[in-house]
Amino acid sequence: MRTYLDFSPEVRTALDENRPVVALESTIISHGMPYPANIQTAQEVECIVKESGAVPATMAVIGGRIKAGLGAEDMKFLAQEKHVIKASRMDLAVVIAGKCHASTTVAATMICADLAGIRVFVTGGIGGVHRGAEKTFDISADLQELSRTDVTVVCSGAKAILDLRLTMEYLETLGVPALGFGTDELPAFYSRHSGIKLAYRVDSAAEIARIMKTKWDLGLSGGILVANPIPEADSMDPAHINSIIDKALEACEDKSVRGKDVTPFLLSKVKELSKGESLESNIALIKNNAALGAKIAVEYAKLLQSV
Ligand code: PSU
Ligand code: MN
Repeated sequence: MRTYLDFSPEVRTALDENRPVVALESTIISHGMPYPANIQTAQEVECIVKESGAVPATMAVIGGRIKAGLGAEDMKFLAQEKHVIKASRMDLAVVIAGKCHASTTVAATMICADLAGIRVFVTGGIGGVHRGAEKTFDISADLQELSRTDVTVVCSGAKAILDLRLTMEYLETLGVPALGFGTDELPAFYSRHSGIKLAYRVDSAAEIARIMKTKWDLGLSGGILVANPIPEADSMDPAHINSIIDKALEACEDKSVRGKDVTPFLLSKVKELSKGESLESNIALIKNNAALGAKIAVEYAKLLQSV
């Protein structure tokens, strides 16, 4: 793997010493948030992971090399450059062979984390089944990835721009455990409630670590989804955000946006229509997820050391 993968010194040492490491994605930097909120958030998220006892590893492809742990210059580049490729599973080999620069989606970050030996990954929201998928077939590659790659993904549910009910059905079919952290319900990203009941609720990081170890000990390959609701103080009014999402979806249809451009288009439209409120929520929830992800990584490292 060294042929393709570079570790930052901090990540390399932590992995060698079996200390907790948390992977972070980079599409949220290049395509999910505007500059400079994107780089500020990415740096703050890394700080929170450190304060919570783990080493952050933001993942991306720079000049065809997979980076586990991004340097300050590379992060700045991803945050400011307009033409970074958004890489999911289908793109990875092409961008690496072509020596390109690319940010990694949830799916691609899971693949890179797995190659690096990192088992916990923090993001804002996963991709999922889009509304109207029965016509467009637009289903994020993130879901298939969760069914095949051994990484725990900590998020605040799937973005409310998606069809959350179909997303959960799809994950159930694929056999992906979805665990509500301190909740019985799937959070709706910008708000805490979706009305969709989850099969499992967990209330501690240690419990999640035990589920991870048991799943992979049993040879049940694939990921685990941890759904952590946005803090009450930062959540948006569901009726308000839903009416904005409906307008953003109409704009997407009118402009015939397709394929991998759909998610970035909707996120930026929602931000514009909410006058920035959705961005504030997005930042708050990812920070909250970073603290939980680090705690899970700490507990998982402890479990592995105790055997
Ligand atoms: N969550 C966010 N902002 C984002 C994304 C998720 O809060 O920008 C990105 C993730 O990288 C996710 C991707 O994997 O959107 C999904 O894209 P698609 O629907 O094209 O698979
Ligand atoms: Mn898609």
